[in-house]
Amino acid sequence: MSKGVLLIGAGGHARSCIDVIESAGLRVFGLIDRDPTMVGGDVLGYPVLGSDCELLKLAKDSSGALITVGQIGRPKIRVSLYEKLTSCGVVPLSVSASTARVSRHASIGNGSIVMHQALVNAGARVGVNCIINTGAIVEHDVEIGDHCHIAIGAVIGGGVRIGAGSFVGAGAIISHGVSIGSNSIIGAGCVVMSDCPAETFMKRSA
Ligand code: JB2
Repeated sequence: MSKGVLLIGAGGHARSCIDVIESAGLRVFGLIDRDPTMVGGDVLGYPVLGSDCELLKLAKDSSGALITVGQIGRPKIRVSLYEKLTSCGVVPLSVSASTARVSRHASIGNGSIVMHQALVNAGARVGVNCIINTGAIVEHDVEIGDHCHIAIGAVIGGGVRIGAGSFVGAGAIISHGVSIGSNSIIGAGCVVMSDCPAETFMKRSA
């Protein structure tokens, strides 16, 4: 029997990921967190096995690893964990929830997770180490670069391009065909109707 997936990061996003992983019929091996006070405890019944100094050993002991530190804004922590794993030959898993709809004509990169009720339609390409969060819609022929987070309920219209390292907040709408440059932050609820350069920061006023 498979030993299960090692989760890296044991906070709120990890709890959502556990539900997705269980729904996909995979086992959870345990978690690691940089906070040493969490080690020895558990998250939803799964043990926190160690901190980052044990990351590579535990990743190699498990049957796969997934970065479960979330990303609100910049992906710096997730990128550095991803590089740490891959530089030692550990390729993070990609996982899709049982309730997600991922077209067989779409591709999802290593270490990316498609969460409950999300849709990734035909021709879409999602890079590595991305979060397609609960209820997000990624329409046909969308390209999402590496290390992006498409937050809950965001709508990405057909043919949109989103550059690597970007964040699209909850409920944002990116109109079809728009290109958003790398390392951009599109805040919750924004509506984007035209192209944006790299490092765009957009926030909806209250
Ligand atoms: O470098 C790290 C590291 N940095 C933070 N290595 C490891 N192994 N763990 C790390 N962490 C841990 O991630 C923190 O110690 C903490 O336990 C956890 C982050 O938990 P938190 O609940 O603060 O946030 P999150 O990243 O799980 O979730 C955020 O992003 C999600 C997408 C939240 O805002 C959620 O509400 C959101 N859905």
